[in-house]
Amino acid sequence: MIHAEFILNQINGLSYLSRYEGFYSQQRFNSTKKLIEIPLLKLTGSNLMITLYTDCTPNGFKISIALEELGLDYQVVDIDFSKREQFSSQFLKLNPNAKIPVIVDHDNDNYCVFESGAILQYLAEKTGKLIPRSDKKRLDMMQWLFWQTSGLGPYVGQLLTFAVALEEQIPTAIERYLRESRRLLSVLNGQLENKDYIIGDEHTIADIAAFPWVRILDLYPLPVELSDYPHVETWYKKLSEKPAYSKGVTIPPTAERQERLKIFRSALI
Ligand SMILES: N[C@@H](CCC(=O)N[C@@H](CS)C(=O)NCC(=O)O)C(=O)O
Repeated sequence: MIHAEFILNQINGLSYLSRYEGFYSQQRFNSTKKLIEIPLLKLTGSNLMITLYTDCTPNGFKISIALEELGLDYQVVDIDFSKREQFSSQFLKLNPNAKIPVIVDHDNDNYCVFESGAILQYLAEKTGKLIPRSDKKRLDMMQWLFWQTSGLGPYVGQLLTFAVALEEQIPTAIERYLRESRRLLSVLNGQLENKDYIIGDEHTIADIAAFPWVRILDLYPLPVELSDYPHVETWYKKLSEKPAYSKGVTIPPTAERQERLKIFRSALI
């Protein structure tokens, strides 16, 4: 449990931390980035509920999509990997594992949550949305959530690392991550056959978790064709059209592909 003063100290200590002023709208995103201190104590009495520590990466987008879909008020703290802010002692107090995303819930004694799967589950349980009511369906969903965080995310992430981000080409590494990524996509394709969403007709956090990693295959020149997985492609296109998804993937403002690769590479050093 983390208290307001504690966070304020941390945030003041994080001299490079930035956030965009005010709440988010597409228009604001297109405007110039404003570096300001985070006025955390002002949060008391305001309806701002969540602070999201993130960057424009797939694991971060899971949470911005979920927050948009749930309609919760939140502010964003942009963690700059190129400055290694994820390893600062202040950030490590929020997540000892030094990764984004992290949230602080000001509506729950500034409770802090790290790991994207745990954050999604926390937000879904907090709101009672994007999570099935029946125990069995809920377990169905959790299996796919864990499948994403332990399989699809890490393997597609490593494929991107070895096939695109690193200049050195290591064929055995590329082959290993390519084979497993393709296999995982076939698994997802089978699951989505005759279904609108991963666990059936209900849109859940399992869909939100998988989406940004499927999107990687759409964004980067990887030797994986989405059209080879027609049910995944249909699901992906449908979700892309949802406002929470199209907005969520721009929070924080998404750099051009080259810039994103630079951000990605800086986390690999
Ligand atoms: N299992 C973690 C993975 C988080 C993760 O790998 N985040 C990446 C960005 S997508 C990160 O913070 N990278 C910085 C680094 O590795 O130093 C989760 O699902 O939240």
